[in-house]
Amino acid sequence: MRLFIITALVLSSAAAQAETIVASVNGMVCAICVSGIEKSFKKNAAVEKVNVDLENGKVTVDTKSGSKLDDATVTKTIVNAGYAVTEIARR
Ligand SMILES: [Cu+2]
Repeated sequence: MRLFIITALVLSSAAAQAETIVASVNGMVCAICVSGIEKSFKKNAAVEKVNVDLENGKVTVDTKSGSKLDDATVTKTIVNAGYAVTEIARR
């Protein structure tokens, strides 16, 4: 069982060409900000999932398998929605 889990982890990380990007965002204060940012990212075909953590000012974007989002696109999406990006991390 343990070997199976390790194998599955190795395989999934090798096959995972999706990205997870975490942007630190200034200026989000309410649920309308959250839905505005979510909508902006969902317009991008590369985006699988968006999660906005209002309390911590973090926007987490998962791309679809095989799709990438560069920092400039992430920044542009957030800036165009009316907010400021202070940091972009990838994991
Ligand atoms: Cu708001």
